[in-house]
Amino acid sequence: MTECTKTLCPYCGVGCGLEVSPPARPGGKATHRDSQGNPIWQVRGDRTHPSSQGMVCVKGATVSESLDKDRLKYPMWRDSLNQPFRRISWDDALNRIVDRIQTIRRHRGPDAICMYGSGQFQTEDYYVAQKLMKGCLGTNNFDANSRLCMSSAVAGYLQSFGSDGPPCCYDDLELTDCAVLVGTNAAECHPIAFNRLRKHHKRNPHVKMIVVDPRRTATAEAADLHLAIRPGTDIDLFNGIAHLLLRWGYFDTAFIDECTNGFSKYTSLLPHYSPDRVAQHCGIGVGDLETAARYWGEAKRVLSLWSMGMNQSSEGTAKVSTLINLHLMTGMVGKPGAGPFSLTGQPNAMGGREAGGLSHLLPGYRSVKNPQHRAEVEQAWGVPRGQISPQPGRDVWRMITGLEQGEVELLWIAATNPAVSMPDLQRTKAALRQSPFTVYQDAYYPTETTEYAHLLLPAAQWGEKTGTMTNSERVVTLCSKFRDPLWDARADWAIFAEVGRRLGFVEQFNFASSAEVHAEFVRLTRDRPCDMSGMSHDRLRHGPMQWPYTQADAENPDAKAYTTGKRLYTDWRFHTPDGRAHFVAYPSKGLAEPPDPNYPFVLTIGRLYGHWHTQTRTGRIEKTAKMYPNPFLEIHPRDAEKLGIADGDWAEVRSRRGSIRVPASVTKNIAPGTVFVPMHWGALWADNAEANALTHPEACPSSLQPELKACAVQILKVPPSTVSESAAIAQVIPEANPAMHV
Ligand SMILES: Nc1nc2c(c(=O)[nH]1)N[C@H]1C(S)=C(S)[C@@H](COP(=O)(O)OP(=O)(O)OC[C@H]3O[C@@H](n4cnc5c(=O)[nH]c(N)nc54)[C@H](O)[C@@H]3O)O[C@H]1N2
Ligand SMILES: Nc1nc2c(c(=O)[nH]1)N[C@H]1C(S)=C(S)[C@@H](COP(=O)(O)OP(=O)(O)OC[C@H]3O[C@@H](n4cnc5c(=O)[nH]c(N)nc54)[C@H](O)[C@@H]3O)O[C@H]1N2
Ligand code: SF4
Ligand SMILES: [Mo]
Repeated sequence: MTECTKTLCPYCGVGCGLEVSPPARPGGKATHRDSQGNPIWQVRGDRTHPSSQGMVCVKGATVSESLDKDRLKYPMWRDSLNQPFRRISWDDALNRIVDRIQTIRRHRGPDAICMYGSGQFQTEDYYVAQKLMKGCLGTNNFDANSRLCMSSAVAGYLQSFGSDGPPCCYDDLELTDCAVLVGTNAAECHPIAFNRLRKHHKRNPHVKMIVVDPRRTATAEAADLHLAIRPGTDIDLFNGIAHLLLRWGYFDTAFIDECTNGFSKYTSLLPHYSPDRVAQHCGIGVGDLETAARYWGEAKRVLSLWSMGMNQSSEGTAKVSTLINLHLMTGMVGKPGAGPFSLTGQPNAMGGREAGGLSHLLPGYRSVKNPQHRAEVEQAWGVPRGQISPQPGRDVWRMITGLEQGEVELLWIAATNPAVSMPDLQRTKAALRQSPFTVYQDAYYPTETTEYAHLLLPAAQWGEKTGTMTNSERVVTLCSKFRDPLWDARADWAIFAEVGRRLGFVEQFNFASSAEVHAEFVRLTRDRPCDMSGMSHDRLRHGPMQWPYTQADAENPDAKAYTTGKRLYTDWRFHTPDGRAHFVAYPSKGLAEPPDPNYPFVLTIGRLYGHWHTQTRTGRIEKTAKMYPNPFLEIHPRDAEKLGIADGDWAEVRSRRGSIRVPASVTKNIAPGTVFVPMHWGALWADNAEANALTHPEACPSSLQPELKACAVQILKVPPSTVSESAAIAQVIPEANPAMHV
């Protein structure tokens, strides 16, 4: 291995470049060791990476400390969930999967088989999984945790622009006059992208920053205007801003006439959104609403940024398209510093979308519903015409209900921890318990999902396999392997390919390396909106590349091969049949489960700067674990007082589905009537603090993304005498399961 390997941070979708070097200097001793005595690889920001320019946040800087701890070492098997696991060979493990798949195909058909993957896959992993499930088995039952994350953004872009694909680039963060951040706590969740924006904002007094979030987050602290709207009122706000823009004449008639359609239907909706009504509904002042509209109207370039406060909603797609309407109305797209820009959650949720990694998609931003798309992919995969099903497969919630109904016979979970991250956990776990055969492919042991698996497969993780990831600005980085997989771990794509070969698809899965997988994948992007047919692992070794990047670009000697900073839609032609962007008119509906006298509070759930999701890594890193000794409930002093709750008192939070007990953090950073709990504490990391014990699975009808951001709860003070037995917080590294026999 070379001294220093360039790669990408495996956490968030900002996609910061990292340089990794071995723990020991030549001839020297390993400098740092983790708490289990393993030497720690050295990580620093890659100054040559265009997206991050050498910057990293605490998660990227500390990631290597978790790499060796509590790894799943070998394939493990048990016949039933109440037995202990025992070690088996890879050969045995793979044969068990193949036998079971063959039996199910014969008796029930391929639609009884499901795979649930992750935005933490590399693109090569995603691609091989699509080929296996959709191409060879003939079921579209592949879904990913992006369903819980980005699917509303995907559906919104598709509706408004005719295709998925964030049109902006990070340079826009430094070129905008007005940044509107909606439902995104970028200061904690996309810190390095946010730093670029914050610096620009500080240096240029004319630049405005608006933050729309029910909580006064670290992001909101930096804003000129914080609109602390009631959860679920974003569409009212956007339509209210549009109402004012129209009234004040802030719209771009030429752009609307020449590049869009649907404007008149849209404007016919706007009279309902008078400033008074909107302000009252959103719980903000009319003056603040007017300021927001004025900032937008007066700016030459408006950039909007959003993430889960928009997407995780029962009207997530409508929220996205309604925000895009404002851009269309003012011609704020396809030019520097302007456009709607979704901040991608996971490091490779973007690559997942490109590879077709949701149950309604195919590689190259194609749809399973489109006969031409299916034919193109079938031909490329060398499978018979008609092999790919025209029906969208099960989204992940329908995998859960399919288990309940006995319709799913094999569930293969990889690189995600659904026993923490899925809505309505009690129901999710009960369904997982009913699964006749669950394969769980992860890097760590245990995670909360381990308990629901029959077969555990040890996955090679970051640094142990080579593959590509695409960040929010469409920049693809080669993440090179810097060491061999630990123990018996294997790369996800290699596991899927081996199962494919053993099922008889020898030619389809005859890949000698992930570079070959990548080469086949990029051929399928040719002439598609996400064209990256000019990329290859070899070219990416010279540095990250941004799509679109065509074969012609690669062959053109004058092409600035490795330039980034490109935007989509600079010619104002969109991917719709008529080339125009669409105004989509949506009335607001609000929350699926609004508060009522029995459940008077809206609970919202989100993230903290130092933790990553279910803590599989960050809970095992001293620095990040110490930043947050325990989970908590944020509650406004006025509400706390009414309930007799003081700061630090234990509170019980109950929804119609479950309850948790956490200490209260009494703070004015949250609006009265709304409370907040972080998502990071699953059953391994604290007793009785799982946020998703409370949430419901109601989802957006277009994107099928569940409303993980809001549910109705009641709050009770826990009498101090009952606290010690019922709610001890275990902020310790979980013991390996004593039932595990290796
Ligand atoms: N530190 C850290 N960073 C991460 C992650 C992590 O686990 N930890 N995960 C990554 C992933 S996968 C994702 S998806 C992103 C998520 O990144 P974000 O979406 O920024 O994070 P969240 O905290 O989930 O939610 C953002 C905000 O939405 C607000 N919100 C709730 N309801 C509403 C509403 O109705 N309207 C509006 N406007 N806002 C609302 C919440 O108050 C919250 O502050 O972060 C990525 N980055
Ligand atoms: N209430 C509520 N619920 C939420 C959210 C919320 O905001 N509120 N957010 C949702 C969102 S946006 C997301 S993205 C999800 C995240 O939820 P999850 O995906 O469940 O969370 P992670 O902890 O990131 O789990 C990733 C797993 O992949 C493993 N892993 C890492 N690298 C590899 C690899 O290369 N191969 C394999 N096979 N495994 C690997 C890790 O060890 C870890 O166990 O949570 C969702 N759930
Ligand atoms: S901002 Fe995101 S990609 Fe960058 S170092 Fe932090 S977690 Fe990693
Ligand atoms: Mo996410």
